[in-house]
Amino acid sequence: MPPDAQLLTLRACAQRLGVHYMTVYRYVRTGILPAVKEGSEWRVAAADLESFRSGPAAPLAPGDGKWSQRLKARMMAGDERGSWQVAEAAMASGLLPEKVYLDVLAPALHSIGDGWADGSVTVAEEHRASVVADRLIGRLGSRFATRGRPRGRIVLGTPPGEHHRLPGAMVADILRAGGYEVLDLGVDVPVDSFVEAVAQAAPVAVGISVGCTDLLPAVAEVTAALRHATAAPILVGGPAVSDAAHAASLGADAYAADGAEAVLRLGELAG
Ligand code: B12
Repeated sequence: MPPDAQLLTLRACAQRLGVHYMTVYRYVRTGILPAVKEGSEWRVAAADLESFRSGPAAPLAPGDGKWSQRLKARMMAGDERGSWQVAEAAMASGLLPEKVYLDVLAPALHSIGDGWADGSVTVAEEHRASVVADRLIGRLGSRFATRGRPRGRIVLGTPPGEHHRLPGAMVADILRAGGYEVLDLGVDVPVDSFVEAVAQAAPVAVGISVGCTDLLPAVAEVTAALRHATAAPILVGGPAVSDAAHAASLGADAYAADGAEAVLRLGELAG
């Protein structure tokens, strides 16, 4: 939103739209109408209200990219409740929880990352949005549970120095939905501890997530050390890894672009 934008209260918006205050509040909290917080009050840019008025929000189809834009706006506002409402509305439209991760939350985070890289998103805004994403994943997590005997255990973690936790958490949930039991070690895992956890867990596969290119040597260190502890295949993924050949150069057996592809790769590896 431009710094000199004319901002309206929700009551003023309700008056201009001829609807109840609570209706406007709902538009805001579900991401249909962009808004920012001033103190404890929501404010809407007059220009946003005008475009809303000229093209009232039609119900979104499950695959519509606008879900992601709506979620990004709520995350950028630090609005945990609103973010949850967008996710719920997306699921109510027919989107599976896995698709909420892959087609709504991940693109929103990627777009925030692009904004951080080009300077339009501040570090504080990125951190605040990341915390909202973290809470959202926590709430969505139970939707990925499956019944029955697991297809096997997978240990997931990041190399030492890596602090991107959200990608691994999403991959873990998608693997769970695929029938695997996942032991998620989280981020910044010391090599010795990674090896120890894998030796104890006897997994059918190990997954390593890496976001920072300067940590690729650390990934190679982890894969080399893991070879002494397990014969299980090692899967590497994350934005710092480009493809299967790149993953192989780091000592991994396979690469997957996301959790859904990881489930397919694991099925192939199991024969
Ligand atoms: C949120 C975020 C943060 C948060 C992390 C919060 C958290 N709790 O996770 C914070 C603020 C801490 C952070 C810090 C930093 N970040 Co950051 N961050 C991001 C951001 C915006 C989103 C990451 C995310 O969650 N993406 C959503 C997930 C779902 O997408 P994904 O990572 O691509 O993962 C998918 C696939 O890659 C795959 N996948 C991922 N892992 C695995 C693992 C396996 C086994 C498999 C099979 C698949 C798989 O599946 C996922 C699902 O689709 C990205 C932007 C981006 N483009 O992603 C930058 C980004 C990753 N960060 C970046 C940078 C540079 C940093 C910092 C160095 C910034 C700094 N100067 O301090 C630090 C590094 C900290 C560290 N040492 O790790 C760069 C990395 C560039 C690079 N390749 O080296 C990015 C790409 C931003 C950018 N555009 O430049 N960051």
